[in-house]
Amino acid sequence: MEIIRGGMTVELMHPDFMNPNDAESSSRNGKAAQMNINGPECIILSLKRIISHVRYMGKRLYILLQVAVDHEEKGSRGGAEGWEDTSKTKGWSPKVVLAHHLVGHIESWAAKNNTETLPARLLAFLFPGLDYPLTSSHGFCHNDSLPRRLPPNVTPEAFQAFISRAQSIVGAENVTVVDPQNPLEDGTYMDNCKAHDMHSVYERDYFVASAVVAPRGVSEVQAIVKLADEFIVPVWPFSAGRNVGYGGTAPRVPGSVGIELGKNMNKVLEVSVEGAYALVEPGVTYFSLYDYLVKTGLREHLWIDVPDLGGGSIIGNAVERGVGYTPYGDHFMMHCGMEVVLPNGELVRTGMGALPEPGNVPGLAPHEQKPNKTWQLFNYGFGPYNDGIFTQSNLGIVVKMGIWLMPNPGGYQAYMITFPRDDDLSAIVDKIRPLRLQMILQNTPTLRHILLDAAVYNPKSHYTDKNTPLSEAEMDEIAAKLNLGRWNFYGAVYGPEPIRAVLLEAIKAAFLTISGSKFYLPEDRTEENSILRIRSDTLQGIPSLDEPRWVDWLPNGGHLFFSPIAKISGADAALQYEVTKRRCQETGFDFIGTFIVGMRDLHHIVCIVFDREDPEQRLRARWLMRTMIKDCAAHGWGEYRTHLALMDQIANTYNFNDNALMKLNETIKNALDPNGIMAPGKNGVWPAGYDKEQWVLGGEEEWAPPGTQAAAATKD
Ligand code: EUG
Repeated sequence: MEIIRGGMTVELMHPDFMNPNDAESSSRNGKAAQMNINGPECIILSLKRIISHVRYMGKRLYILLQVAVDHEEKGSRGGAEGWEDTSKTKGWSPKVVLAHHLVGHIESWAAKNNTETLPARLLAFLFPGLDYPLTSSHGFCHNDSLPRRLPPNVTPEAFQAFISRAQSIVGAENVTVVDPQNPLEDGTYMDNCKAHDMHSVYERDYFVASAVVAPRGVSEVQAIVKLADEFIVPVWPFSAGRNVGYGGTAPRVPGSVGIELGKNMNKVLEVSVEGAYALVEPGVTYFSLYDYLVKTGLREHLWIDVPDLGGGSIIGNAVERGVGYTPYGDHFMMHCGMEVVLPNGELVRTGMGALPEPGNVPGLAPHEQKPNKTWQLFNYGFGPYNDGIFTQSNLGIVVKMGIWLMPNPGGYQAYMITFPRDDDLSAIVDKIRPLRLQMILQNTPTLRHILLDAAVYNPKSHYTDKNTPLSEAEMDEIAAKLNLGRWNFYGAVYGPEPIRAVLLEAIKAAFLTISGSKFYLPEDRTEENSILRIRSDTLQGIPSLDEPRWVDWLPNGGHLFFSPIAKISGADAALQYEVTKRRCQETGFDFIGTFIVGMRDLHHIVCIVFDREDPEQRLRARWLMRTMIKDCAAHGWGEYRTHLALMDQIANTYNFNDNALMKLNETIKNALDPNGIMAPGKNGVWPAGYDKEQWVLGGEEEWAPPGTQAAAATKD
């Protein structure tokens, strides 16, 4: 029997070869018997069913086929009918479906038969002399199999060739193919999953990578990018992968290959006390830089700025334009100098880094060259300033970055002011504006809604039995019980005592005019795990893990951030609060949120907490996001950052002058990345090779608030 594929002839064993009764009659049969491939009738029957698929297969899949046939004979699930169903429901080609199923069969067969060396033996048996790279140390090599999801327009054969080449670049131990047989486990914040979104708002296997590759250095990042360009495989770089609430490690295009920079590239390259900066690799997290400074005794001199959670990458957060809470809270503003791998694999240093430092040894690879002494001191260099195009973008992979550190200010005091009424918001915000502009508010303070603090303390079930949004009266009750306000303002003053005293007087004088407001220092809050004491760490750049407990507000809590920008104006903030709170509540969710005070704006963060195991809640969460994006755009408000699922919709609201900005972004994208391999679709920017209309998500959320016309129409 012969199977023809693309002119290649592969010999298929005659079923008689596999008859165990003949097992001793030839060495080949002997090997077949060892592998428990028996039952000729069954094999013939099965082969007839799937022979048309097999015609399209290469050698590798044919090998898998033998095992699947055996597996099926033993009464396990999986025949041609099952495969056809999968083909229909997933919309996969028969070829991909066949591969997908067979890979599962061979693995479970090998596991059951405790056949550690099965793939090697199969290969030797079927294709004597074939030199195929089998790299796993323990028998069945996951990397040898096909992923849960292939990259778009990449054949199984090409994928396997890509993986094999990737293994030779970064080492087999740094390549993981996402095994279709393994469930997609979310993991935890500190031990996070690397190939899907742990807070998925769609099915977990939508935003899923095909494989994850972890380069060991800059030259390997370059080699992997060049390889992806050669195979036209989309890649999705991430650092620590803790962009939680915005997609985590997950790629926008299913089947992309994740490039995990944080695993092996995690060195603090330099800390300069004199220059007050650090030069770091992508795997350096807030925790690890903080620990480094403490261990080296440098924390006496230099503070870092941390966001709410300490596990994130310093580079990753800055390039997503994330925010922390010391005076150095705007992370992109405080970065200085980047080293970037472009989509063609070329290496660029931005700003002063483009000017070579004298004294470099000739012949060093670019990434090894001694950096310019002013790279981390002056951001802009000469000519067009490019750093911005490497943030929230798909134009390059930042492999080194400078970040300014704050000299120890010589004194520090955190404080909290509580405000009793929900409608105090407007007055509070109008007090914030002049204080912030004058830098009497030196840092990035936050004005938190009662339920954000309540949720850090306890899950919703602690406060109520009901699963509908809490009423105003109930929120008042919770505030009273926790000795908090309906709004709670957390700030800090920095500097020697006389400076702090003056600043605190000015701050108190402004805010305490609001009736019922109260001022607290950390020592005034004696409750266990006081939020003011957590904030007191965060506001002096000590990373913590205490904040994320609010995601446990609901069982199986997952979250999404809705992050519109507002003016620091009472009227603007109050209107934005009203619009978003109303939508949260009509969708059945509590409003949980905070206003984070930027240099001249408020980053308003609405935390949508949903039960990630409940498809109906996920649907409502998506509907809520999509609706709030529309509502806010109608008011002239846009979001500063978003989850994978919402990128296109938000990009579309930034459409001044017939989408001139998107046209510019696409022009740059196509010039730098003609094959469209780097993070296609990131923040709504699709390369020319992708039919954007086919990829845009949304519109499928058939949900409407109860009692509305749309709800009635949906029911019909
Ligand atoms: C938070 C802050 C953010 C963000 C997401 C979450 C805080 C949540 C200002 O940036 O993007 C409590």
